Amino acid sequence: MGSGEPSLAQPDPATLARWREVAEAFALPGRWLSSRPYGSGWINETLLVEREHDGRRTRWIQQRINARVFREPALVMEKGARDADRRALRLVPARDGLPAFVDADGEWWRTFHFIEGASSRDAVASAREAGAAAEAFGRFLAQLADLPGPRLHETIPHFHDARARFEQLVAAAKADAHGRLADCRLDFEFVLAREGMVARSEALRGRLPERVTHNDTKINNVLLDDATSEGVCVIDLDTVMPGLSLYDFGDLARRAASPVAEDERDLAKVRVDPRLFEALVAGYLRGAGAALVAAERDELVFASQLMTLLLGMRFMADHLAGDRYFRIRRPGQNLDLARTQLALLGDFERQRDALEAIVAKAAAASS
Ligand code: ADP
Ligand code: GN1
Ligand code: MG
Repeated sequence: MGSGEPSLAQPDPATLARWREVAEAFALPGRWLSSRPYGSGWINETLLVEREHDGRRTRWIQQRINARVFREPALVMEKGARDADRRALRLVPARDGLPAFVDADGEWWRTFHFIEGASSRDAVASAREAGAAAEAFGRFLAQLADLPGPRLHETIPHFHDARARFEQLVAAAKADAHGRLADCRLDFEFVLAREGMVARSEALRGRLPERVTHNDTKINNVLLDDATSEGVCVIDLDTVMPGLSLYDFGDLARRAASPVAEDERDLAKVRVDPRLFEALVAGYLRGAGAALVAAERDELVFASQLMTLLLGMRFMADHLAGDRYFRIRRPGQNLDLARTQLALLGDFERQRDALEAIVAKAAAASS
């Protein structure tokens, strides 16, 4: 199922009334028809809203910003409004003219124009798709390389700080608040053995240029054209903030260098596909063009390993802490997600030399 397909579950009348109230709070034309859950993100609540206007059905995307994750929703909205045009996601203001609507419970909602004729995928289906997504994220980096104005706010401080994530996991293991550590001790030790990667990431932070990065470059955060598979629009801009290009390429490779589900339980299937990785590197270099310097290109394989480790640590820490952060859909899902990441990291390590050769070849071809 594509990540954009709506869920069929019927909400209770109170929820439906709330969704309708939210839909009516925005300056949308015509008559409200329906609102229903949409997408498969782990953080925000996304709704697809349908309305009728001049005899036509129109579609809109509404989102409730998860205030436990984004402690200052106003910062998220400020960022979205300022860069709305160049990033192509277009906000619809609330009826009072403000960019967001705050409901009676203090929850923040926003509305986007629905981008038609394009969709997102939860897993990559072909090298062509991988290349198109990578090119879109690379272009995004290049376009923001000369963003005027002050340094962007950090919507989530230390978001991709591997040291902080490592410490967060160690603290969760130490507390072991739900008695879950015994079940994942081997996984935890696998991470502990990789503290050297954390140190290496700290050293890189001083050597590489700070950029404006997307920071959540999962394959389902880019809309691909339904007819041509070309990248149409990068979405999910909440975490756009200062960062390293390595975060964006690494997180992209984490999700798109392997065609399986993010929480695949058959770990034998969790492999880096060199053809997908090659398409990702080529696409990213094509999109980013001259914006990417050689020192950044040289770290693309390490970046992939680092972000895979980082997500493995985050999912495991959340599992140990009792599933408080990610909106998981079934018990044990955080642990499955963690294990898939660690299995993928193992394969990134096994194939390292071949992947480095792919990067060297693509870099030579692009310069
Ligand atoms: P989350 O933070 O929950 O991941 P996203 O912003 O990624 O939320 O949106 C969830 C899904 O909704 C996306 O994967 C995409 O399929 C769809 N979507 C989001 N914004 C739009 C839009 N403007 N037009 C069309 N589809 C969209
Ligand atoms: C979350 O919202 P969503 O599902 O696009 C998370 C990302 C993780 C991702 C893992 C704000 O992204 O950092 O990489 O899950 N977003 C936040 O799938 O924590
Ligand atoms: Mg998303």
